[in-house]
Amino acid sequence: MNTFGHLLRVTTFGESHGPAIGCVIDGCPPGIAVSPEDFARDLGRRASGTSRHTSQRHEADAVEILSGVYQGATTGTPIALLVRNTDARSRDYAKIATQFRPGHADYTYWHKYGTRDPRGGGRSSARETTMRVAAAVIAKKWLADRHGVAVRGWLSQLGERVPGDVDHAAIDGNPFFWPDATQVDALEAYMDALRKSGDSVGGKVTVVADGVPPGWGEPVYGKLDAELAAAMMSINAVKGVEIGDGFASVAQRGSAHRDPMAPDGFRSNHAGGILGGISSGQRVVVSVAFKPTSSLRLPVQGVDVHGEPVEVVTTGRHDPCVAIRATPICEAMLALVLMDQALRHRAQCGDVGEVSPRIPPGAA
Ligand code: EPS
Repeated sequence: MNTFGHLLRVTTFGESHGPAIGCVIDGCPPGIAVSPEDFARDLGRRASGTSRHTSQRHEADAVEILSGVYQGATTGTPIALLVRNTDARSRDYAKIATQFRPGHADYTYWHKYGTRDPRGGGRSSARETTMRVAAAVIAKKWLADRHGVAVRGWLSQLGERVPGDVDHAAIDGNPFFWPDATQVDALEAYMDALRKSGDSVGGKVTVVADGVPPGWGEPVYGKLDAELAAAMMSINAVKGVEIGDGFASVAQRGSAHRDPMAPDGFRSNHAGGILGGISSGQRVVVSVAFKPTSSLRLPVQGVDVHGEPVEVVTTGRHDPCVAIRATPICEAMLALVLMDQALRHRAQCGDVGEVSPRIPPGAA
């Protein structure tokens, strides 16, 4: 499937080295102000080639709005967005066109479809995430305007390194989305050494949403946390998703994990803002683990499409840590899931408190 969402449905299409990539956003409410310039900031934050620590492919990532927007605002009809590919260098892939990169989707695409577009990883390329970020520009706007919800994120681990502090003011001031300015020089040196070695490393991104009211999320099936996990897992190279304390909850006692409540709010947030699959009104907290990327110039034992042994060496322009530019992608998936859940909540429960009681008869 290339579509996700229920009331807000996003379909993406395109390959890394095809003529263009794009998306169709269906179910978006009318009246949201949108112009082509609105996409520049987040697409620029996600883009490759903006520092020496990412792939040096330079794409313009100019968004063309093909439908669904009239006189600067959404109309309620499908919104189609297109981004033309302008810097694909397909010759880099000639040597490995009949080989599988160990650790890459090359192998599984081949076995699933019996064919694949090897140029730039085709559909399995991180290039596809451009359109999620573009779609989420509209979702972020709607969430902010209608509900005062703010979505943001940062790189919360790079290899074995973790931030000493989470200072939101520091995040946009370095190429890593790192929240501790005092560590950025050391990270630059770390990444320079890694790049020279030819190897790659994993990373973790944390994204949060502030201002989410209680009530978003479907119980049992379609839980907010389940849909967030599925959305994050659909990002290239993701191997794990945590909500709130996540896997650290395993070693906790219930007395420590529960979040005490007072008339003016919760006293902690181990739950990550979700209880029973429904937002609690606290900050929604999601952390996402990215594996080290597999396109390495370091030789590795592999096989070709005939099953013959080969030594695989991947040249070209690759990311030594894909998590470095994944913060806007995780923000995008969080925003798109939240908007979809907000619309679903409005559809079923929009009048709760008006026509149905919050406190059952006899309980007050
Ligand atoms: C990618 C490999 C590189 C990256 C690309 C993701 O592309 P190429 O091999 O074609 O130079 O630059 O990322 C993007 C183009 C992008 O816009 O994010 C991969 O193998 O996933």
